[in-house]
Amino acid sequence: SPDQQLVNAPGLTCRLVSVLPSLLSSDCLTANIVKSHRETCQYRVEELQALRWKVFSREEVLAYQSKSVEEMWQRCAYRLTDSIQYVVEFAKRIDGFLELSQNDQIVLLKGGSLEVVLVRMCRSFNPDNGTVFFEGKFGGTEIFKSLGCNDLIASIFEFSQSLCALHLSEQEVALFTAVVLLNPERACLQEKEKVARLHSHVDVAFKNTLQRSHRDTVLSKLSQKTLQLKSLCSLHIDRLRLFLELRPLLAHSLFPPLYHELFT
Ligand code: MHQ
Repeated sequence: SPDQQLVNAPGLTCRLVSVLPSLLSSDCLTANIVKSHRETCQYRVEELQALRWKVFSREEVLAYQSKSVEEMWQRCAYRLTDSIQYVVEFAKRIDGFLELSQNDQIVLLKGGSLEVVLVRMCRSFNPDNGTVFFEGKFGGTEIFKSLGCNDLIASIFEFSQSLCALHLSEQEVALFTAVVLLNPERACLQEKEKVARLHSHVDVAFKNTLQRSHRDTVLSKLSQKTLQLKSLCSLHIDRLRLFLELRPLLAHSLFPPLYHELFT
């Protein structure tokens, strides 16, 4: 029997036993995270790719451009909040996340949910013509013109374009978004060590997966992306502040409660 053979080869058994536990637990975590991603990714990637021919017409683009600043901010805030709710569900399904204190769960989601949405956005992005799937069809940066933050929109689109160039698999998107979410450097964590342990487990799982598919090179490119994510999120907060300062009375009625809770 195979067991008998292992016992008969003590050197081999020793080597196997020393590598088996880490391989098994990291594979298990990878499977859990990939499944969690698949169950909470809003649209399947094949579905999105099949819809790429649906592009907003000239008239539809003009209709977006003639909306008021307030209406366009409200629409985007609702779309964003919708996506964030799926990210919250993703987080809850990651092994170990619900074992963190409620404070730390909230800190991680406050700091990371927009970052995860922006990474996931590359799945809804068509790099061939620079369009994104928004409210049922594909459109370019021009549909967001009336938001009045062209610099932010341009940066978000450039980020998607550059992430698409890495040709991440669904497994890689799943693991990368989990690494982004479980960032132990977020301010105000109560049990930083506990988050750091969870983060390093996911990090090991990600690295093992990349190594096995000979994709080690994407790792250094993704650490660059982490920095860009941080600056995109602070740009979003800056633009939001500016928007709210000009409309102090309107602000509360305009945005969904979760958007308020996360960003204002
Ligand atoms: C979709 C793909 C998608 C498309 C566009 C105005 C405001 C509240 C914030 C994405 C600044 C703008 C939006 C483009 C910014 C945060 C907006 C602009 C899922 C949703 C998603 C990713 C939108 C999310 C919100 C974005 C990034 O499949």
